[in-house]
Amino acid sequence: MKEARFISLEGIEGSGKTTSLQTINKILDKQSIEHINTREPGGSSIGNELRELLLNKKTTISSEVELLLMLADRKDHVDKVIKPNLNKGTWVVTDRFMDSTMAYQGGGRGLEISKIELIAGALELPVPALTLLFDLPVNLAFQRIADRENLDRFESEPIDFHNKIREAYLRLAEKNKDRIVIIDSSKSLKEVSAQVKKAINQIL
Ligand code: T5A
Repeated sequence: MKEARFISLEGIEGSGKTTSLQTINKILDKQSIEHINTREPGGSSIGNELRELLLNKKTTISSEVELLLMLADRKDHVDKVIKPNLNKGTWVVTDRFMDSTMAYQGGGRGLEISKIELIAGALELPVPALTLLFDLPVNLAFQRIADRENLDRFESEPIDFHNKIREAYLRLAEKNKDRIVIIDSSKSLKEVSAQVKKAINQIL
C-alpha cells in the first residue's frame, strides 16, 4: 500500500477550490486510491459548531479569539479526522488548512506571523505533502460569487481585506515552493482542471 498523502486546497473566497475537488476526486478514483474530502472550519462535529459561529455575521470577536477558534477547529479536525485516516492509508484532501490561518488571520487581520506560528507550533499539526493555491484577482473571484444571497462574516469584509489575503498567500507560496503549487484560477474551468491534474500527477 502506498503511503497516504495529505493535500490541502487554498485560496481567497470563490477561488474555485470546491469546484476543483471534483477533478481531484476523479484522478484519485481512477487510480483506485482511497481518499476523503474534508474542510475547515467544520471538518469535525465540534468544528461544525465553531464554523457556524465563525461565519455568522452577528458574531463579534477579536482577531485573537478568531485565531484561537480556527486553531481549536483544526486541532479537533486533525485528531479526529485527518490523522486517523492518514494512519489507515486513506488520502485526505482538505478544503483549507493552516495556510488559511496564515493568510486570513495573519495577512487579513494583521496578527503577527511569529505569534501564530508559536501557538500553532504547540499543536503538532501535519504539513500537507501538496498544497494547491487557487490564485486569481479578488474582483474576478467576487464576480463569480456575486449571485450568493447571504455573504458570510469573511465574504462581507471590504475588498482591501481580501487583497491582503491574496498577497499573503502569494508570499507563502514563494516561501514554500517545495509544497505549494499556484493554480491560475482566472483561466477557464478546462484550463484550471488541466493545471490541477498536472500538480496531482506529480505526487502519484
Ligand atoms: N478561514 C478559514 C479563516 O479565516 N482562517 C482559517 O484558518 C480557515 C480554515 C471559510 C471561511 O473561513 C475563513 C476563510 C473563509 O472565509 P468557506 O465557506 O469554506 O468559508 O469559504 P470558501 O472556502 O472561500 O468557499 P467558497 O465556496 O467561497 O470558495 P471556493 O470553494 O474556492 O469556490 P467555488 O469552487 O465554490 O467557486 C466559486 C464560483 O466560481 C465558479 C464556480 O462554479 C462557483 O460558482 N468557478 C468558475 N467560474 C469560471 N471559471 C473557473 N475556472 C471557475 N472556477 C470556479
